[in-house]
Amino acid sequence: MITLHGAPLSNYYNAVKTALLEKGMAFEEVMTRPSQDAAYLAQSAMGKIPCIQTDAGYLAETHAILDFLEDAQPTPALLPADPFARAKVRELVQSIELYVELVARRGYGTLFGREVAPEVKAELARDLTKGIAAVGKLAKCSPWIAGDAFTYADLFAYWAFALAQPSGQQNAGLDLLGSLPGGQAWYERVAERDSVKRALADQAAARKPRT
Ligand SMILES: N[C@@H](CCC(=O)N[C@@H](CS)C(=O)NCC(=O)O)C(=O)O
Repeated sequence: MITLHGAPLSNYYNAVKTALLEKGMAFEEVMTRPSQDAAYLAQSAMGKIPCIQTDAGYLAETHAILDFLEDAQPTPALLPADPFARAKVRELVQSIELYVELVARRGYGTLFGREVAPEVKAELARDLTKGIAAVGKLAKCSPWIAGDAFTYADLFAYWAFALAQPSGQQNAGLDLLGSLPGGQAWYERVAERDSVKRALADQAAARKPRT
């Protein structure tokens, strides 16, 4: 049994959670905040969420976790069988993370009512324009982001764009999904997956103020 540590507001957490759901793997969730406490750093070396606890030990970093899940339970597959096609999915995920998600993240303050400095907004406009152009060269969005097969890139990208899209809009006036041919329709298609619907419902419940 896998224990998933993290919180439903995290896009990385939801990428792992929806992969577990897609694969029908048994898991339990333990609400965990990012932390620099020594005890948590022993589980997740940068103190970030998510991390998973397995029979073999703890594992952090979303991409590594997604690969582990694929190896631990190959069906239903979230990667193609062909080695080159698998590598292309990883290339896409890594490109979205490095050149879109991590750039847009610098502006996430606006999503939570905080001020983002004008120079940061200018950086975002420059770097996101370049990043989404790179992703556009790799993404197919027809019907899925890597092409014919649904893969963990769809999950990773869906949750990344859930925050990157409003950050790009609010900080730099960019429509990231709109600049990917078929991007908006792809996003809506992924939102129809049962795994995503469940994670969105859990996220909405976590956002509700407790009475
Ligand atoms: N590279 C990490 C990134 C995970 C990440 O940035 N998680 C955020 C929450 S969405 C976090 O823990 N932030 C706290 C921090 O950066 O210290 C991964 O792939 O899992």
